[in-house]
Amino acid sequence: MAATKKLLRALAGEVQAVPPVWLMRQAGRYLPEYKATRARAGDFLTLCYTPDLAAEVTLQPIRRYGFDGAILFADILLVPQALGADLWFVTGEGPRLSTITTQDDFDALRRVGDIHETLSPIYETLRIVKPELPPEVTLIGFAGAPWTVATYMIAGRGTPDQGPAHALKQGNRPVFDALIDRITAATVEYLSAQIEAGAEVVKLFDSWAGSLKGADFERYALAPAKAIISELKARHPQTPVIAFPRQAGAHYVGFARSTGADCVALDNSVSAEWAAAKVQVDGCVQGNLDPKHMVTGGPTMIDETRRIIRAFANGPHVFNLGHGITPDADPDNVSRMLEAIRG
Ligand code: 1CP
Repeated sequence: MAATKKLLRALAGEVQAVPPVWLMRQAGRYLPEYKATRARAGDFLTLCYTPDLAAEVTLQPIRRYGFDGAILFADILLVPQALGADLWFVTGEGPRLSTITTQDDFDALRRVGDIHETLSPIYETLRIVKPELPPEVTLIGFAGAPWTVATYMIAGRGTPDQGPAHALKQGNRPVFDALIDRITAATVEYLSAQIEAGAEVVKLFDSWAGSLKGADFERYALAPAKAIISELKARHPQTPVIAFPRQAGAHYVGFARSTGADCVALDNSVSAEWAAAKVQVDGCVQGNLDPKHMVTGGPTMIDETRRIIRAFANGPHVFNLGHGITPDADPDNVSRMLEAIRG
């Protein structure tokens, strides 16, 4: 059966006068209703692991704005936790994890087959959300890409330059490679389970792909994405995959062809005009309005929104930001942007 939902049609290659739209981090702290549910949960991880509450925050931006896609509310760092890492969030600072820097640390991790014990509430969230969605809205599952997830597992926190992960890659390649392989295998199982629970599209977030240079990009951004996508395609041939190798720059060219991704998500460091010529020639692209416009608004936001739509008008396009919406965004700017897209 041919896809009828706008987002699925774009991912299948259809060119649409009005592109489908959703936003990275569309459920989040810029929304008062999110803050209220988060307060009810008490802390962020409890919110992620309580299916009724996670389903509620997944649906909030759909109710408020009518986006074409609803992204599962969860976090990329739940996979490390499911593999046995300790994970906690420090208010005002961000995530903290136990670190993996030695063979012994790696040997203490749990097996891939054990991840569902921790992650089963996430699948339940998808099962709750699916029947609640308006029929035209597509349910999006996601996971972090192996390199990005590894940067957090190695450093135990977010890092500006992914220094500790690069150091392990140089200093203990066997442990580094084993960790990438473990995360790759876990990600296949996690995303397959999300699809079985109702996700209609899955997205792979490689937020730190930009710090991989040359052969490292091929080996640790491109190759794991290709391995994950080819296994997902073998198991779920109908489910499209969006890949987001953030800050990949020139490496965006050919990324979809090399990995088998149905769509490449673009950050806002590349121009839409360049990406239309170099990346969209291979298929659907997603992006790429600078998230700062959701804070500043005004005629510049409208002009930029229209410019991006024009630039991508001759090929399949999913409108989105170039990265997640920030907590200081004005919810009314999101409405104004949607009006500029949909008229
Ligand atoms: O205080 C809060 O409520 C926590 C803020 C928050 C939220 C709303 C975190 C902590 N995670 C999330 C949800 C989240 N994370 C989603 C939900 C769906 C959505 O609405 O988009 C998704 C897709 C993610 C993905 C994620 N988590 C990424 C990849 C995308 C990106 O932004 O680059 C990364 C790198 C993370 C790690 C993470 N989780 C949370 C924070 C603050 C961070 C970044 C830590 C850092 O590097 O400093």
